[in-house]
Amino acid sequence: MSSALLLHGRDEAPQPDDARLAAVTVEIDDEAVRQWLLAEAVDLWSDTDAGPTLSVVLDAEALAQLQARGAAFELLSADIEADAAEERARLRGAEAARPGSWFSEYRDFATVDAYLDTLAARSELARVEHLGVSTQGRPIRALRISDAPQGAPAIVLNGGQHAREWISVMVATCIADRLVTDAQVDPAVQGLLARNTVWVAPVINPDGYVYSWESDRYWRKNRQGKHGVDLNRNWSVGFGGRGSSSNKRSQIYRGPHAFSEPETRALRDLIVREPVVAHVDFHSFGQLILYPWGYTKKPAPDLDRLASLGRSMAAAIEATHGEVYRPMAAQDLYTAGGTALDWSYGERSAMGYTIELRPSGGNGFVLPPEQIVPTCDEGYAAVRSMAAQMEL
Ligand code: 0X9
Ligand code: ZN
Repeated sequence: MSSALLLHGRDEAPQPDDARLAAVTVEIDDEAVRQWLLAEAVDLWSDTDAGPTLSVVLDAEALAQLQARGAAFELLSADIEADAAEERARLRGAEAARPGSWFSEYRDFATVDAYLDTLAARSELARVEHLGVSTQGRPIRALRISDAPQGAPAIVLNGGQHAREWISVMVATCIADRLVTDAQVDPAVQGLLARNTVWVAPVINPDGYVYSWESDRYWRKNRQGKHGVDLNRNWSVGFGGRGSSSNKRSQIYRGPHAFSEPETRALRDLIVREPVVAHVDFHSFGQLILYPWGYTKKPAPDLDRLASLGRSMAAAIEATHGEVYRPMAAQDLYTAGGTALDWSYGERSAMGYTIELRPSGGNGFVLPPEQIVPTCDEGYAAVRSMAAQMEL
């Protein structure tokens, strides 16, 4: 955390026509600063308002006031709309240029969804299954990869509960690709798939993902009503608790009741129907490996096991590109009721994880496309190490 970043020549008072929105992570050493930030913030990028730091989006005037207060903060982005515009321009160009590798660029919903069919066509072990239909009628689909007998233990991997976390969609899809490819050549993967079924659902929130591509890059929730629901507050374990909101306009609006949303029901029904032993829900950002509980400060009954698997995942990740992902109980980050990892663990006794992918800070949700493959290396290493430690 550094407060010495140069802020684009904003030493002088901001001009009224400065419409830029900046993203900052602020160290909260004074509750008055927290309250002030929450009142001023245009958007909350941290998923709680109660943690030791707050990541928020501020307009130019609020940013200048933050500087004037002398608060310690890190500038994630000086202009989040410029980041999104740069990304949009690049994506338009990339589409025309058709880059060599599918994973060299971010892919929109239709392209990701069609890629599941491509993977299924590539392997006898893979087939596409329909999990449900989104609020606006889009399909929620998963790739089922297995060489195991009926009723074998299942591992569920998903991305895209949160619309703006594009890297989670790409990493989930990429892990499916790796499993299909490595099933031909890698004995460890062959063994894993001979004993288990792996389900990969890259886009749990298709409407939000499409909206993030087409209208608002920083959209988080689904597209229920005008407001949307935070799907990762809509699960039933700890539903309604701290770290979720009953205010429709909030980024962490939990919905009217648990599983009010077709997207969470689709993933829940899969996890109920299958003998799921492990569930990894990919998100971004922060480079964290989170395990239960998230809704309460109580230790999970299997805390030692959850923590030791978390450490092994972190070590496997670090061995790929040297990046550090911190394993911790989700509650130690902040308390949040109604999340997927608590539900998979609490209701299905599965080892439930949320992996917050790259970046650790940087410019947040807009991650350079060159980092898709290395981030996939990390996600794949984590899943493989979890499976190995669990002797799956
Ligand atoms: O808040 C979330 O839903 C997740 N973070 S994100 O930035 N991707 O939105 C993490 C949830 C983990 N659970 C708890 N911290 N309790
Ligand atoms: Zn998320």
